[in-house]
Amino acid sequence: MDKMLSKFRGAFLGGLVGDCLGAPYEVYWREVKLQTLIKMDEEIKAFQPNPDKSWMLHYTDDTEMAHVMAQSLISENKFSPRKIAKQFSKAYFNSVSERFYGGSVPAVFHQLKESNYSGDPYSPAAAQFAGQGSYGNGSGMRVFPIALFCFQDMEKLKELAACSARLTHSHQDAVNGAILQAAAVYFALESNSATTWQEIWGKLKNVCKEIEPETSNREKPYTDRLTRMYLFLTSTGSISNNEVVSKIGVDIQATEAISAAIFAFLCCLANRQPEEIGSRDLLQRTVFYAISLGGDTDTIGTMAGAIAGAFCGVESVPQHWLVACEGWNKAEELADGMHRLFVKKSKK
Ligand code: F2R
Ligand code: MG
Ligand code: MG
Repeated sequence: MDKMLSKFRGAFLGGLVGDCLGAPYEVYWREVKLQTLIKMDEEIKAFQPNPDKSWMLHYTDDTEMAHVMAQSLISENKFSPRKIAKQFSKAYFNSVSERFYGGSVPAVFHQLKESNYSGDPYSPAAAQFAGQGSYGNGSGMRVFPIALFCFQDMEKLKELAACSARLTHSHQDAVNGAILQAAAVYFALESNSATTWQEIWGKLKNVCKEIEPETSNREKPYTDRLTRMYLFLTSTGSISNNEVVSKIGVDIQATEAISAAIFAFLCCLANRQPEEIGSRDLLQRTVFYAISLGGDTDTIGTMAGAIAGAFCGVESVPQHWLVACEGWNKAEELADGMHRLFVKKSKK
């Protein structure tokens, strides 16, 4: 298979399996024991795909919104904020109970609907939380299609990741988190098997210098967390989940969950994941480790899975995971659609 097609499919399917495998644990909001994940893996292996499509694992809002974004980019061949806002909102109103949307984002969808999708698509989100905007991780969980759409144009990626965030999340930390997560997927797409964690970390650090400039008086939550990641990965000895939770965080805030996803990937790329994860391949290790940290497990799983999938390619996504997950065939179709746009652009 063409290498970039494999990476595009890897991003979509890695994101999907991270969401589906992480979703059952989101409700507990605490560390997930690796034995629990290994047991789930055994149960998934025993699952027989069936024609009535009663999936073993369901995807949530993370995948639903990423797919809406991708579908719109494919149909329009551009980022069309009004159309994406309308489709996000429609998907929410048609969604089934397994999707579990965030607490306040439905208010944005109601306002968009009440305006008959005719007003400024950014204004309902800008008014959230008394004008502060949401700092939830919803901006990052669905952003990976932007990285694929903007591949080979980092300036456009930064612009569109920010715009895509502001449709629902206008807080600066949510906007910056979307840029950083999209950049991580982009750097994974351009990597090869010899790329090191230090190279990707260095590129992310440069993005942080732009989104959190040294001259700014604002706090620098992503820069600080990248520094802590570096300290973890250059330390000797094992890295405990408790330390990661306390120094990086795994909660619903964009600053925590997006940093945790990036860390999960870098830590596994550095081969510093907990020993019990064993010698699985990079994508499997990343998804297991991301979920095991606890907290927002579906969202950290989906973001880490999209980065790892873009790095490793689709061959790394275990077939038995895929066929247990609702929506894997749609994810593959969307990946192929985005890859066709990429090929078309590359020929120009
Ligand atoms: N909704 C969920 N999970 C609920 C648990 C379901 C469980 N599986 C079950 O079985 O019961 N997950 C999804 O929501 C997260 C993404 O949320 P998003 O889109 O960012 O939502 P929202 O509402 O914008 O923000 C989330 C919450 O953060 C707090 N918050 C945000 N900005 C704030 C601000 N400026 N000031 C104060 N608080 C702020 C609010 O509590 C928001 O409700 C993902 O995990 C996705 O999987
Ligand atoms: Mg979710
Ligand atoms: Mg979540």
